[in-house]
Amino acid sequence: MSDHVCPFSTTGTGAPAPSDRNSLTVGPDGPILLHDHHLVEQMAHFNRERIPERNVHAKGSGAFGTLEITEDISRWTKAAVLQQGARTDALARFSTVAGELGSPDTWRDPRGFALKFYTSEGNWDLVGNNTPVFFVRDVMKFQHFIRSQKRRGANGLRDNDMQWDFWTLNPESAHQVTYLMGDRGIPRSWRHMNGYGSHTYLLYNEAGEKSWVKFHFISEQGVECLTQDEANRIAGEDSDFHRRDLFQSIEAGEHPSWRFRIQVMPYEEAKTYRFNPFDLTKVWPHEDYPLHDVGTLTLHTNPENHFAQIEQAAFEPSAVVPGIGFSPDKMLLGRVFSYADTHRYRIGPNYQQLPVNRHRVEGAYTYQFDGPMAYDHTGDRSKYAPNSYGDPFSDLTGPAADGWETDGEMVREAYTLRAEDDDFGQAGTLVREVFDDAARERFVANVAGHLAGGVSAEVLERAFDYWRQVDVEIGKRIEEAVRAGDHGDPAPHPTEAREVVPG
Ligand code: HDE
Repeated sequence: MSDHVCPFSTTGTGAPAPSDRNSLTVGPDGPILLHDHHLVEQMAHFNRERIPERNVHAKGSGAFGTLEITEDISRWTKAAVLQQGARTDALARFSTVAGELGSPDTWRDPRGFALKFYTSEGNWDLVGNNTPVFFVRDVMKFQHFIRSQKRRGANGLRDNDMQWDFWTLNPESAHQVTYLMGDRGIPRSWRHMNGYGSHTYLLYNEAGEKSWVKFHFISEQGVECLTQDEANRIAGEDSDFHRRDLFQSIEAGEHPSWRFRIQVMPYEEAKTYRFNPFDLTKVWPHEDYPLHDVGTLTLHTNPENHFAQIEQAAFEPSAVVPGIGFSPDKMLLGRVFSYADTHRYRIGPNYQQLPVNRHRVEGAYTYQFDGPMAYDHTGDRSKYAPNSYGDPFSDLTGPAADGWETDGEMVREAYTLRAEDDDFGQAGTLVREVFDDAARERFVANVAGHLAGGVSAEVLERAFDYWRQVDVEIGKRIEEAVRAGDHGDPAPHPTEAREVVPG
């Protein structure tokens, strides 16, 4: 940003602006003249100041910071950003999922925990959530899932019946829905929540040896949550509650930090592990794969401009660097396509040239040219490769360093079931072993309150069965609470349910 401030405002082409108060007319009372191009330019630009909001995670904000690696994990990865002593600039963006741009920060929802690391080998984006799992296992279901969380076709209202219809017809959602309806469904602030890469990723070291990994960011502020009643009240008082908290905390010099930790599974163990380690609806029990400390993420700098640096920030799971790779997780592989695609639509094909998105690799040469709003160019250098003029050409051949073995006929099927692959087991563990009595009490009230918000009788019966499969006792308590009308206020947005067509 330049420090020089013009004493007068200018037109978009830099000439002194005639007036920011009066349009050009024939006499003070006469008609406005078409050649008042300053007025026309002001109105025309105003009409084009919004870009499409993110179709999920629209409401959010973030800050810049530093990732510092304090431990030696070179036995697992050669990524420069993960070497002991490395300090890397970072951007974090936190968000809700289903709400639109103006929706309250404190709605019950998973929270986006998107990280961009501007590493010496290219950007590494770890685009996670504040929960270690997700609602579905196959990307084909994602679009259906999100639409069930959004708005009905006729009245444009959100609808609890749609949500529970989807969840109970897709029982693999139970683990994430348990998280969502528990305390962590509404963080007290973005500073008081953990972040997870959620997926299983691949690490490989200098020798090409591979391991599977899960990434964890553990809040050093602790995990604190809002109750449904607190959240409802705050939603009415300050829809930007979390955004304000982060901005003001950093402004006051309170820099939030997270311990960066990983779980590592030896490459071969994935083939025989008791459940599918690439199934995004499951966590790896810490007793099987303990957490290893790696470093610390600290956020210390607020954005200078929200639109330029947060609204136009483009996080993409496809942005990985040597030493970090993907895995057979169908959800991750779907996301590797989807994010860059959505950025090309929402921001434009040259979104990676924007300062907030551009990598920090000197001399990078991408063989991507021109296109709308192109800012970078390569002068008269080669536009093709290979070439005879010394411009770069990549030609790796043989096994991909970040690949894995695979074979079989082309099918459309769910994952092959292993001994402990199921839909409700880990949700039951969460309810019985992680929630304490008070948390279970709040959980039952949250679920019952949401179910009481306009869910049709048929879907309701399916929901009672869904929760009994998670845990018989909790299912009983939820059903009793709904039937007795014994729950907090029904969650907002109760609408009349549609006529269910028998299956
Ligand atoms: Fe996203 N997701 N997602 N998601 N997601 C988007 O990209 C998508 C999923 C997450 O602060 C979109 O820029 C697919 C899991 C975050 O800018 C979109 C699937 C996780 C953010 C998209 C998933 C996430 C997004 C919409 C199923 C946690 C906000 C706007 C395979 C591990 C990033 C955009 C930011 C945003 C696609 C599921 C987290 C549409 C296809 C699982 C934090 O591309």
